[in-house]
Amino acid sequence: MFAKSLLLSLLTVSVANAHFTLRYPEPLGKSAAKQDQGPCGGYTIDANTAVTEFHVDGDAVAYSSSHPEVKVLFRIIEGSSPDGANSYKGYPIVEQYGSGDFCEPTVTAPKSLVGKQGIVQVVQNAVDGMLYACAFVKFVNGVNSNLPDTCKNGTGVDADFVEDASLEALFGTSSTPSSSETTSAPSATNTPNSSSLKSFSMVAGVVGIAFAIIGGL
Ligand SMILES: *[C@@H]1O[C@H](CO)[C@@H](O)[C@H](O)[C@H]1NC(C)=O
Ligand SMILES: *[C@@H]1O[C@H](CO)[C@@H](O)[C@H](O)[C@H]1NC(C)=O
Ligand SMILES: [Cu+2]
Repeated sequence: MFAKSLLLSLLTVSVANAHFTLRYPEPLGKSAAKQDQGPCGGYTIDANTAVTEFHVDGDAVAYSSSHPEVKVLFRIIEGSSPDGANSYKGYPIVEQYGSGDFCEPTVTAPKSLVGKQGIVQVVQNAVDGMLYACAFVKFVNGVNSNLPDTCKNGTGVDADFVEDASLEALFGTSSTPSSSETTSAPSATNTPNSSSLKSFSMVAGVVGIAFAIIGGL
C-alpha cells in the first residue's frame, strides 16, 4: 500500500511538470519547464534552430500529452516572429481525450505561404492553464506523403471538434504583450465546477497510469 501511494505521488509530480512534448515538426526546445509562457514555452528562434519542411496541403503535428483532457489549437504563423500579425488556424480546435501520443496528420497552411518561413505553434488549454510549444518551419507545396514515425495516436487517445474562447482569443490580439499571457492562471479561466471536473479527470488519468504500471510490475 505504501509503495502504491509513493508511486502515485511520484506520478502526480511528474505529470504536473510534464505537460506535453511536441514531437513533430521539430520543436524549438524539448523542456516543458516554461511551457506556461507564451508564445513558445520559453524558447526563441536563433541561428541554430532546426527548420522542418511543412506541406501546406496537409502535414503532421504530433505531440505526447501527459494530460487526459486538453483543448488544442494548431496555429500557423507567417514569418519568424511568433507575435507576427498573420496567423491562421491550421486545423479546427479539438478537445483531445486520453493521455499519450496524439497526431493530427492533416494540418494545413495557406498556399500563399509556400517558400516562406513560419512557425507552427501548438497551444493547449489544459487543467493547469495555457501551454505553448513552437516549431520553426519552411512551407512547401503539397501533402506530406511520408509521415514521421512519431505521428500516431496512443491507445484510447481520441479527439472531437470543440469551441474554446481562450484559444480563439489568440487571434486578433497579436499586439498583446506576451507577458500578459504568462500570468494566466487556471482559476482565472475556469469556472469552479468545470475546473474541479477537469482536476477529477486528471487525477483519474494519473490513477489509471499508476494502476497500469503496478499491474505491469
Ligand atoms: C488521431 O486521432 C484524431 C482524432 O480522432 C484523428 O483526427 C487523427 O487522424 C488521428 N491520427 C492518426 C495518426 O491516425
Ligand atoms: C456549473 O456552473 C454553471 C454556472 O456557474 C451552472 O450553470 C452549471 O449548472 C454548473 N454545473 C454543475 C455540474 O454543477
Ligand atoms: Cu500540465
